[in-house]
Amino acid sequence: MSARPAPPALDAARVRADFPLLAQSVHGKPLVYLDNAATTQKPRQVLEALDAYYRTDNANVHRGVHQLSERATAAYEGARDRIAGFINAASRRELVFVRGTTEAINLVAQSFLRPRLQPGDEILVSQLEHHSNIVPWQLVAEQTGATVRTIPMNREGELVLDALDGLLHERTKLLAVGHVSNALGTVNPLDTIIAAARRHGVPVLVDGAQALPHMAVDVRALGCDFYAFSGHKMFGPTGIGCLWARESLLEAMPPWQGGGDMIRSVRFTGSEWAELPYKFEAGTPNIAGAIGLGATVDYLVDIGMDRIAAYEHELLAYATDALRGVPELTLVGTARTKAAVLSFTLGSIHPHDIGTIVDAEGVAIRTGHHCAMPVMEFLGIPATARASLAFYNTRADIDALVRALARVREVFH
Ligand code: 7TS
Repeated sequence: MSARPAPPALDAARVRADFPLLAQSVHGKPLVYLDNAATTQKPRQVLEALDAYYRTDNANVHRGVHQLSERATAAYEGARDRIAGFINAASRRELVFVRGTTEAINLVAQSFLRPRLQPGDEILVSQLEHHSNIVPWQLVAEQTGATVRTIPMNREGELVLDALDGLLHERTKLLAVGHVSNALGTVNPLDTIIAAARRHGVPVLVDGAQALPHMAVDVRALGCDFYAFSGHKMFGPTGIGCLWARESLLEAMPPWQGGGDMIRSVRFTGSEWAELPYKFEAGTPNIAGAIGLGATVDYLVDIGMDRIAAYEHELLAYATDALRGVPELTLVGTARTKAAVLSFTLGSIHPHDIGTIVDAEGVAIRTGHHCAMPVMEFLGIPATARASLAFYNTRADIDALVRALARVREVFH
C-alpha cells in the first residue's frame, strides 16, 4: 500500500464558525453546548439549503410537470443519491426516507419482522439499547407471541459476547444492536456480533443514530441488513432520517403505510406498489428535511469523517482525563472503545441538580436515564449527567465543564 500523507487535522475554531447558534450567551455566559447526543446544531450551509429550497423551489415531489416540482424532485432525489453514497449503499433503491431512527426501527419491526414471527420466536436485543431499539420489538413480540431476549452487558458498559452463539438459534428472527451507545458511548464490536448472527442466518438491524455524527460508516462493509439513523443527530434537520436495507429484503417486505406516492396503481380490486424505495414513502415526504440532510452530508464529506473521528478521539481522551481529575466524580461507561459520550455521577449529588447548576454557568448537558432505563437499572443508578461531544467542541468547552462542576461541588459542600 502506498502511504498517503495524512490530511491536515480538523481546525475546530474554523468549523465552529459555521454554526451560528454556538455564538451566543446563556445566563450571561458563553454557551458551551455538550448535549450533542440529544441533538446536534446545524451549520449555515444546511440552514441556507433549507432557506433556498423554501424561497425558490418549494413544490410537491414526483407529481407536477411544472418547473418548480421538477426542481424540488431533483433536489429531493439528489439528496437521496448523496446520502446513499455517504454510507456506501449499493443503490439508491436501498435508502428510504423516514422521520428518524425511531420510525426506521418501527418500520422494520412491523413490515419485515411481524409477518415472520410465530409464537415462541425470539428477537435478540442488546441490553445497551436506547428505548427506540427496544420498545418496537416488544410491541411486535406482543402482537405475535414472540419473546425479546437480551445480550448482557458488564459494568464497564461493554456487551458480554461469550454467550452470543448460545443466544442465536433457529428461533431467533432478528438481532438488533446499536452501533454506539447513547447513554455510555460504547462502540459495539459490530464485526464480531454481525459475524455471529451470519453464522446462524439471523438478520441484523443496527441503530446508527449515535455513530454517523462521529465516524465513517460503510453499510456494505459492516455486513448488516438494516441500518437506521436520524438527520438531527448528524447536524441535519429534525423530522428526517433514513432506513438503509438490503434491496432483496425491501423487495420482499410489504408496504408499512399506505397512501399517495407509494403505489403504481389503485383499484378497488387491488392495488400495486411503487418500485423501491417509494413503496415505503407514503404521502408527501419531508422534502425540505431530505434536501437539508443532503446538504449536511455534503458538508461532512467536505470536512472528512476520518478527520472528525480523529479529532473527537483526541478530545474524548482529553475530556476523560479532565473529568477523572474532578473529586468524587465517577465516570459511568468505561468501555475500551468509546465515542463522544461522558456519562458520570458526582458524589451523591442528584444529576438533575448538576444539570441545573452547570446550565447557570452556560454549559448544556443532559441528565436522566437517557432513554436507556435497562442500562441504568443494570448499573443500579437512577440517572447520570451526560456530556456528549461533537467536532465543533473544543478543549475550552471541556475546561468550562470542569469549572462548572467545581461550582456544583461548591454549592453542595
Ligand atoms: N437510537 C439511539 C442510539 C439514540 O441515541 C436515539 C436518541 C434514538 C435511537 C432515537 O432517535 P430519534 O431521532 O428517532 O428520536 N437519543 C437521544 C439521547 O441520547 N438524548 O436524547 C435523545
